[in-house]
Amino acid sequence: MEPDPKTSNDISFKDFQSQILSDYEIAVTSRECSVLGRREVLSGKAKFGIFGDGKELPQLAMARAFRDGDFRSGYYRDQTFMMALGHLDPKEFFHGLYATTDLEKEPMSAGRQMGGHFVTHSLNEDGSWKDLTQQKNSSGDISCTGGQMPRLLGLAQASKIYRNVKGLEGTNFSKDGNEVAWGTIGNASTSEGHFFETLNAAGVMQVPMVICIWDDEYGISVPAEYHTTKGDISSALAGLQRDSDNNGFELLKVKGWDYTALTHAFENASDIAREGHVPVMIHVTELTQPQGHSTSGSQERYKSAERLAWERENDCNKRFKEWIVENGISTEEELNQIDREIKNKVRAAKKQAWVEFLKPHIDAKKELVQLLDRVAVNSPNRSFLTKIKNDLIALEEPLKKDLASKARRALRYLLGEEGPDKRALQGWVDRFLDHNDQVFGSHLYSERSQGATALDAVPPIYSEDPEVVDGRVILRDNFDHLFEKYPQTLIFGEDTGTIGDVNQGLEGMQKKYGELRVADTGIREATIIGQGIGMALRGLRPIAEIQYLDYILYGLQTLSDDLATMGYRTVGTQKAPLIVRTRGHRLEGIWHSGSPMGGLIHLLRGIYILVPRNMTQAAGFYNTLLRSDEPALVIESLNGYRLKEKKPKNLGEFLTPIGKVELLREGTDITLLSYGSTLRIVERVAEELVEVGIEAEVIDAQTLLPFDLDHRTVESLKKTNRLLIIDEDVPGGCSAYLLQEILEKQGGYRYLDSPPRTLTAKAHRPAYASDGDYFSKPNAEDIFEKVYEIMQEVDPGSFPPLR
Ligand SMILES: Cc1ncc(C[n+]2csc(CCOP(=O)(O)OP(=O)(O)O)c2C)c(N)n1
Ligand SMILES: [Mg+2]
Repeated sequence: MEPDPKTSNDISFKDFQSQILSDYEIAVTSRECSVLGRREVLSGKAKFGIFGDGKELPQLAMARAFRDGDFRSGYYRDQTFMMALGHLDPKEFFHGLYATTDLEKEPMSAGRQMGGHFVTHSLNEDGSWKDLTQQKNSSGDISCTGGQMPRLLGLAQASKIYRNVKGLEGTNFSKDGNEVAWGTIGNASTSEGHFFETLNAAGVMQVPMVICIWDDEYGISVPAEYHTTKGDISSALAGLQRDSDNNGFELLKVKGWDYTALTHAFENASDIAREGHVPVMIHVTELTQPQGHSTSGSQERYKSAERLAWERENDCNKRFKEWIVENGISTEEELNQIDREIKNKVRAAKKQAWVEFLKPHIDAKKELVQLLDRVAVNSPNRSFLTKIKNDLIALEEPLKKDLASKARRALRYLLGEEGPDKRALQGWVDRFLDHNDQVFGSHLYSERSQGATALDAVPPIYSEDPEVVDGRVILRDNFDHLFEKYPQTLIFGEDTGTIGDVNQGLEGMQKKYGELRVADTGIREATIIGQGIGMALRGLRPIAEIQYLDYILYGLQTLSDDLATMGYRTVGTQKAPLIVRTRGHRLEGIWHSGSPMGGLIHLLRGIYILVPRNMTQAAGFYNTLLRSDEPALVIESLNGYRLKEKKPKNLGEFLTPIGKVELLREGTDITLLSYGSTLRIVERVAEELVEVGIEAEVIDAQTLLPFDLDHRTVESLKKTNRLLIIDEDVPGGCSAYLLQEILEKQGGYRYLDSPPRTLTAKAHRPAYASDGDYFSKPNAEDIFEKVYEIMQEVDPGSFPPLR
């Protein structure tokens, strides 16, 4: 029987035959990498391995349907897909396994991620965008199962925006919105909330997303019936299927060893999603895991002998080979010959990768041996130093940490000695450590000129008799300027569109800029963030609204694991300059008064965290962020929208600088540092303190990540010698962070004549009752009394006890 190659791209039998043999070679190459990869881990050369064996065939079909400009958002099984796209060859595969720290050799993460975490480079070295329409793209993987889903939604939505919003034509990112976003996920990971949330949203939004489920009936040791209703995800999701009356998904189900069925399914999915912007789910069943889940643990512990026998029989590569022979496309001998050649090639690539991995270490070792040799000659501790040197020589396959550790330990034996040889060793250590700080630490934030902290303040300009308006009007009119100025800017969230956000900061904007640019969403914070990440990865400038800061916790996993690590884990090869807009701090009750700033500051390193005291400052932050290219979280003061502010003339243009504090009141006795809505109370209290003879200096922190890059706070301490930090986070939360910044980073302890103090909210959540705020968060009397207490301790004569 001749196989039927009918797909949307009809091709001749000869072409089909060569396509099949080329796919066969990739499948065998990928498998051989998995097999040798596992051995490398078991022999101790690599730490951990998680491979794509048993999932080769569907990935080849996916690669065939994948076009230039398309994006993948997937997980650790997709090595065959990456090989088929030409993004991963066997040598790079082994560099990934060994974690070589050279991005040229290990383009997926330069050793920052485990093998099996894939990425393509969207940026040139200078940070400018490549033409993403000319390459096949993969967003950077994360290890968190299901964590790729929210981002997938945004990658797909970008096509919809590019197709339907005017003014975005002719970019590096899209050709008329014809790009499909392809997701991959394991069967067990479909249990995650992110999966269901994303599917529902994609069905509602009708975006070109194809989600492929690699179903091997297990999630590590746990079989399908523990994961999925009916033990079958496509049956469980049958209600998503579109019909003649309703939009929805196209659901396809296909066996993972059936090459022709897979090819058809993926081509179909591609056509449906690409042309009609209809989301598609492909449930690929009957997949296997020939070597088990990963290198930690063996599947014999949890799979029955029958299951293991079934897996051996239905291994997709084995069945592919049988099918090729049965259909006369090639002979067993020819295929065996291919197998042998590929085995040799992969083995050679592995060897080469190991040599390349070690080379810089061996070179550095040589240098270090010479340096140790020289310092030992005249040292009274010669014998100890020689021992270190000999230990080093004995290390045939040294790692960087071996070299650093030995060199640093050697310096201890040179204590009290002087001379050029010692200085040479010290210099070597300094350079080696600095270099490796970069190797393992760069790109947490932008290291390029577009960085937001490089922009100086541009103050708001006021007319002689400025209009005084509600704060929300300043935001609204500023957004109006921004939407006008930047066509790639869009905003979305719960109640963001029709009513123009719950506080009217976007009143009338949807009417003016359309439902795609100013959009309502479902109640689903994780995927709101995901929409933003995905669209930002494709050159748009999304502003994702989280209605209240208290609900950011639903999106926090995505913010922390995906957005905050983006620059770092991709070594600056991708960026997602997403702005997250939200509102928080003291208002009413447990879930509308949140200020969990300590938690956010710790979980979101890699994102700027900005806490403007009023709406003019907030608007200035948006203006700054849109001139630069980094992600940020802006927390507006929930109780500030109706407070009056002067309206600037240069809306859309004035810039609030990032990483700079602002001195709001000069004083000589004590420095009060605060931010957000609590700052307003602090400012009032500072005036009251004058009545008892205390002159407080008030500083607005305003940007928490990063905080006070110019070290202005310590300048204030030099004058006042006393410090009180006031915030509405829990004790030991953000205030402790600020204290560490001031005392340790800025060296503030040197100028203090009194113990530094913090005044925070209570450890419990704020109560709702009308006076709940007063008794839960720092109030004016608390602040006054705390300052007074500090001054009383200094000068009890002038400050007799208050109570
Ligand atoms: C959020 C999260 N929880 C747990 C894990 C640990 N873990 C890694 S892989 C895995 C099983 C995933 O199974 P499945 O989705 O079916 O993919 P498969 O490995 O079978 O292809 C688990 C539990 C993780 N990486 N992330
Ligand atoms: Mg599985």
